[in-house]
Amino acid sequence: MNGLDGVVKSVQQTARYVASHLADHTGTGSETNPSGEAQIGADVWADRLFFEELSELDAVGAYASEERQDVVDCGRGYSVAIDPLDGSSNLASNNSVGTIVGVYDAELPAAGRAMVAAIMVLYGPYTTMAVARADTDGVGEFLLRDGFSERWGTCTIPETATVVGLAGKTSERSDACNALADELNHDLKPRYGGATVADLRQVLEYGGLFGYPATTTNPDGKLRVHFESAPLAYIVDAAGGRSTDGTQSLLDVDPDGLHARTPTFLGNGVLIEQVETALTG
Ligand code: AFP
Repeated sequence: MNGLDGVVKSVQQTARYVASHLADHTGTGSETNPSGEAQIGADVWADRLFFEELSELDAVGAYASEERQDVVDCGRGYSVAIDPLDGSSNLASNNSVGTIVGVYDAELPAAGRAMVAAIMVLYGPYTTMAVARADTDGVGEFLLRDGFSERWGTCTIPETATVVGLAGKTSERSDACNALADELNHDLKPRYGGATVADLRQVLEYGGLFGYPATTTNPDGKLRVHFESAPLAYIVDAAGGRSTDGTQSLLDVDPDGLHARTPTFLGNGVLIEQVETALTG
């Protein structure tokens, strides 16, 4: 088993445990994460679980988390960047949440092109894990059951777009972004649930676009380059889609810090081009 196999297996095993214990962690917390957002108990719980497993792997030399200020040195090997519980505010309303992992062959901060794998786990009506790796083609998807996992299939974005999910209040988005939203909402069905992994899985299943643009509240966008945008862009590229921050692939965004944010758009290539045209004129 090579180093990446060990990382994937560790995420898979830990995610199965997370899935079966989420109901014990729906309460709100009082702390804030390094991005200044409300941190709930489940965020800290999931981060500890993934850290305990991933930091012990010989293949992992650094552990970075949305829930921790700094990178934790684990020796030599890949740098792992994780959002342990993406969309955790959805727990209180019993809606889907996820886990996002980027595996970088570089010290962090680093651009997404330094990734060698990305993983997204979706805790929905059932739990699935999608994996994109530099040493394999496409995006493999696995069903995580109690005690074992089975190959579920592959994620390939359909050529025809059907759904769109754009975050942010119209009062907080640019006129160009609101004009784009009007265009997209004319032909595509709205799908927005407040957890990127769940919203992106809609796009990978039905074709379309997910976006979290720059807003007055989040002038650089809300999503974090290392923990959300770049790993998900890696997966979308491998599934036949594309990504942009409005001008370039999210894999080319050069983060100026571990918790750097970026406007984030993920989906069909033709829609990514429409975004770039709309936002750059
Ligand atoms: P939480 O983890 O705080 O719930 O944030 C989730 C997230 O980072 C991402 O998963 C969602 O797409 C986005 O924020 C939702 O943001 P809004 O609550 O502003 O719609």
